[in-house]
Amino acid sequence: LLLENALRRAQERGQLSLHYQPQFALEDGDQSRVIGAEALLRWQHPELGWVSPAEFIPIAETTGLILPIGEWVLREALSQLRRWDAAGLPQLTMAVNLSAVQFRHDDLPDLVERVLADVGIPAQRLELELTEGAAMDNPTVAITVMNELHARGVRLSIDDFGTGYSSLSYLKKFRVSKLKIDQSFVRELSDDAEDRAIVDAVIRMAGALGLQTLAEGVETEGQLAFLRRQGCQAVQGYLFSRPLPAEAFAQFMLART
Ligand code: G
Ligand code: G
Ligand code: MN
Ligand code: NA
Repeated sequence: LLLENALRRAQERGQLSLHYQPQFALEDGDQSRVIGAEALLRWQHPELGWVSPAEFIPIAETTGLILPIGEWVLREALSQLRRWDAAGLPQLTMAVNLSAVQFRHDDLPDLVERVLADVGIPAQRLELELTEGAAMDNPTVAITVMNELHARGVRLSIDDFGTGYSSLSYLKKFRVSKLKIDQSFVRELSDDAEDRAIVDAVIRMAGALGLQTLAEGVETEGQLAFLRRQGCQAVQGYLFSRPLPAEAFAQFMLART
C-alpha cells in the first residue's frame, strides 16, 4: 500500500524517467548498425531510491495506474525521438513496452494514433512490444487490437518470446512483425545445446512466417557469433550497451559515427 501511494504520486512529482537501450541490425561481415531504441521505465523515489520495474509494474497493473503511466511513457519516448531527430541522430524506431492491461483497454489504438499525431512521429517509427502472455490471454481480442494498430501503421513485436505458450496457429494470425527471443535462451547459448536448438528453431520458424527476429540479452561475442550464423536479424544487450539516459544515448550514437 505504501508503494502504491508512492507510485500514485511518482508521475506528478517527476520521479519517472525513461532509459533507452539501443537495438542493432546485424549486417554483412561483422557489421552492426543501430536501428532503434527500447524505452525502459525507471522510478527514482527520494527515500526508496531506484525501484525496479519488476517490482512496481505489477502494482501499476493491478491499480490501473499503468494506464496514465503507460500513456506518459508513450508520449515521452516519442517526444525523445523528435529531440534526437532534431539533434541530427539517424532516424530510429522507438520500441515501447505495453502491459496486458493497456493492450486490453478499448481506447488503445485511438490513444496511440492521438499521441503519434500530437508528437508528429509517423506510425511506422513506433514498435509496440507485447508479451506472449498478454497476446494469448485472449487471442480473439488480441487479433482485433493488432489489426486496428496495424491499420494505423504501428508495428508490433512479441516480447520475451518462448517463455509463454504461443500456439503456432495463433502466431500465424497475429499481426506482428518481429519476435524478440527471450534472454533466458540467449544466456546459455555457449554451453547449452538445447538452447542453441531452440534459438535456431525460433529463427527458422520466424523466417518461414515472414517475421523478423531480435535476440535480447546478448552479453558475449560467442552469443553474437552464433546468432549471426543462424541468421538472426537484430540484437540488443550489454555487449553493445546497457539502457542509457537520453543524453548518454545520444552521446553513444555520436561516438559511433
Ligand atoms: O529494464 P528492466 O530490465 O529493469 O525491466 C524489467 C521489466 O519491466 C521488463 O520486463 C520490461 O519489459 C518491463 N518494463 C520496463 N519498462 C516498461 C514500460 O514502460 N511498460 C511496461 N509495461 N513494462 C515495462
Ligand atoms: O521484458 P523486457 O525484454 O522488456 O526486459 C528488458 C530488460 O532486460 C530490461 O530490464 C533491461 O535492463 C534488461 N537487459 C537488457 N539487456 C540485457 C543484458 O544483456 N543482460 C541482462 N541480464 N539484462 C539485460
Ligand atoms: Mn521489452
Ligand atoms: Na523481453
